[in-house]
Amino acid sequence: MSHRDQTKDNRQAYYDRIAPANLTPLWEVFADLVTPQPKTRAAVAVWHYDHIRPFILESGGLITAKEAVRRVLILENPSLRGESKITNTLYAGLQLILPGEVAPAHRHSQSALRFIVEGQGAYTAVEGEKTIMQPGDFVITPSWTWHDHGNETDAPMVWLDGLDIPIVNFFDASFAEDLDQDSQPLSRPPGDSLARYGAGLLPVGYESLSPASPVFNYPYARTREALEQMRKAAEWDPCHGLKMRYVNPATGDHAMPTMAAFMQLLPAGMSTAPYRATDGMVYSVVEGAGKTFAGGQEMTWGPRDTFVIPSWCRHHHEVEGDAVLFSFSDRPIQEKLGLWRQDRGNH
Ligand code: GTQ
Repeated sequence: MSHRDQTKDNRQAYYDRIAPANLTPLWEVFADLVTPQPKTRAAVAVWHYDHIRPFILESGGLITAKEAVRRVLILENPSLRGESKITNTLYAGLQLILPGEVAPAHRHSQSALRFIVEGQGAYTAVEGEKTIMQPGDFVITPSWTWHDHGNETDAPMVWLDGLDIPIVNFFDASFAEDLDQDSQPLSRPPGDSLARYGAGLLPVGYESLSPASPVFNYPYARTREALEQMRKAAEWDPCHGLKMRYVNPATGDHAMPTMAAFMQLLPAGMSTAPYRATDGMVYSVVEGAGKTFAGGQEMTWGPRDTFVIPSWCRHHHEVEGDAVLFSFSDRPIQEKLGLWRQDRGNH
């Protein structure tokens, strides 16, 4: 036996002897643990709404919203099948509510965001207040808040659910409970929280124990108008076009402590500069069509499509007409931990 083989055998015998003591040598795994750059298992992927919409509607004939609790098709990253993840840290799914249905009230440690994709006029009730949802609205149900969803319109309604499920489970910190009735009792009129907290005003003496925004519906009409007004100043960021983040108006921090959400306008003809960041991003297309080049792949997208760019994956967008993109990520946590990084090339 060569000297090298002998060394290898000696080491393996040693590993085998220490294994029953639940010990393992770092030097065999170091390069996979402490990588010079992020090495995500997640892949670039796109879900075209036209392709998956029939599957979503079909689920309506198989199970009721009440029986399912939440009738959702999970958008699973093709490289993370079976893990209920769209990125390593985030969950996403498309939820269907048919006319007359209620998704019963519950609460859980996981924070959720909803981004309305199809239909209009269904509601989410959060902590005693109902909000009617329109396409493009950004709705939050912060950690441990009671929420139920219902559809009193005559058309199906579909929205994108974004949750921090993998993060909460990473910490083994999940709690959940059901309310003893399907719809929670209402204690405030619709629109109350937006009027109270979302008009550039706060009630005098307002203090909150929660890190989440007291506004839970950020209507698209307002968001879109802000983008349109700012367009006149023509301050285009080479990497992002015009990109705004949703905030907690009481603190200026992100709307929820675990997930950030953004809305961006890419003006007609723009080709963005290459960009990457450590937060994997989930996009939902609101208006317009375009292409995103990422990780050696080219994705085409249009309204209602969902796509994902994993951590540290360099990408850029190209649009012909105006496009409006909603996106969300785990950036707030990375920022708090001092981990978040971006690479703007020279821009
Ligand atoms: O609406 O509460 O897509 O609890 C997954 C888990 C939605 C919800 C999901 C949930 C919800």
